[in-house]
Amino acid sequence: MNVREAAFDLFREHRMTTIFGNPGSTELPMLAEFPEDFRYVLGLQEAVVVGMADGFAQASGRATHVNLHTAPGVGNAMGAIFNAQANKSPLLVTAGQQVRAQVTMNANLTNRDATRVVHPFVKWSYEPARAEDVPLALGHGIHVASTAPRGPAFVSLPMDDWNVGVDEAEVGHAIERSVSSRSGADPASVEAIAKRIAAAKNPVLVVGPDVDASGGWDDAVALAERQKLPVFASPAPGGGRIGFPEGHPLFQGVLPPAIGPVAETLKGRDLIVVVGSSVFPYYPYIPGPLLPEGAELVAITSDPDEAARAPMGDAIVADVALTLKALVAEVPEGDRAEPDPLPDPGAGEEMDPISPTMANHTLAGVLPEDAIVVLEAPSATLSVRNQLRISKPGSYFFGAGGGLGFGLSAAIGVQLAQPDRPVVCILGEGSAQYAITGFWTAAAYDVPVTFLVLRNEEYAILKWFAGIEEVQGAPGLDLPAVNTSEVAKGYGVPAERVSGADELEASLKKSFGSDGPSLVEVPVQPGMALF
Ligand SMILES: Cc1ncc(C[n+]2csc(CCOP(=O)(O)OP(=O)(O)O)c2C)c(N)n1
Repeated sequence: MNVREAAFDLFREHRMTTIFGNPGSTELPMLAEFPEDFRYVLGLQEAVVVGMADGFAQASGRATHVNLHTAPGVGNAMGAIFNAQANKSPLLVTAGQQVRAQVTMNANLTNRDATRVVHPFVKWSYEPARAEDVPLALGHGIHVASTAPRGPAFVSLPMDDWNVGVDEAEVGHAIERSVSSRSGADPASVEAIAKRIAAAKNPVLVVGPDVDASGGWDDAVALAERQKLPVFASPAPGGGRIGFPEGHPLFQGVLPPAIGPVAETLKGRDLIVVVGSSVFPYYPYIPGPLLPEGAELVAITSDPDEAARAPMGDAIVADVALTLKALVAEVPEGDRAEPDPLPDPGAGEEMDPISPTMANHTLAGVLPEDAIVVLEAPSATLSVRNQLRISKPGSYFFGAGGGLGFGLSAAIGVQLAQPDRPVVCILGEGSAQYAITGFWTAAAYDVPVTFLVLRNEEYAILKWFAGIEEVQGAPGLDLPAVNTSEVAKGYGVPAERVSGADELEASLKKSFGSDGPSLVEVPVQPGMALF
């Protein structure tokens, strides 16, 4: 047995038979005699390769292998690896390295200091000391990436390692090992929070992305219903996933992403229970009290760093789904009055071009029951949440890191992981450009994503931020004449530009009915859309 055979057996054992990559000469030895039970998904630029793997890993819930080309490939991928870390996406990122004999002399394409390059964005970074250690190192990377908090791990792989022989019995242990890391909370802590919830006069539940990722959706609903807790989603910038049905009568909306406004929104609450979110993914700095007067906060997170760095409140580090289940069993039935449900956002005014609100409203009218939404249209984020009120688990993916390029590429990975569910990817035309070559992969592999591009001819969110930051006269915020539908056609994705709600509706229906990728570009009004 050689290193390559052992490595591919290891990948098989972990059901990692889809590899996302962009190859170079240093990766070819790994890809030799590529086994038939594996699928290699080619991306044309590394930001897209990692973004696709990120979407695939999140939507499949499994560690996913992404293979990059030595230093420049990793360099191109860095923004996407940053995103994968923020998304807690279990990625095994590997990159080829020069032949061992030429690393010390720094021959061409040597990934000099390979393990340091990615260091801040991965949980673990390694180059095996010997070729024979490659399978064990890859296993190490897979286990690190898959245990809480999940995230990318990196292994640098010298290109002459693959044909080296390994001891089959020894390597067999590395291949077969499993690591289980879901740990429940200390029963005394669960009992204490249950008591605090039951005794609180005006408690509230704040739900974040790890509720969905941990499989805790039904228990979050059960907890809220049992105690009649009003529920908020954690602030949108860090809300890479939705953890609670947004059409549920207890749902009260998305928390604003800044210190003062969060305290203002939660005014009058005496207990804030946060599950599966950092406290909090703030973005603009709008100072104010961290908590409303008289409020206490307790957070449940599987991420020790999230627990440690929170500026206020108590925290319990444990698997989010297991802890929610334990809490449901522990809390009594509450008899609080139910809050008023959120008002219907409405479709807004008729305009030409249509408003983003109208575009999202139109999408909501034709969205298939079991659709998955991947979103990267910054100024329309809240409008999408309000119009679609997504209410099924595993149905929303958003780049929690904020690095553009996630949306277009992740949608392809999500669709590959969930071939039986329709995927719609809502993009700002600015955002689409960061991963534009993803259209080629969607076309080449016939990945049936419906892309909806909201064309407002500007960086609308940055104009909104300019207002908040009191910046006047900043250049570079307009984006006229980017013709995304024509560009998509050039990569092989059927595309059309439509105008008005009726054409949009017809085009979206056609798109959802097709078995391949397609794109609908619709001009919309400039500016921020809240509803
Ligand atoms: C990699 C990266 N570069 C730059 C930015 C800064 N940025 C945030 S939003 C934005 C504009 C997005 O434009 P568009 O997708 O058209 O959406 P709109 O704001 O118009 O809704 C930019 C450039 C970023 N978030 N990520």
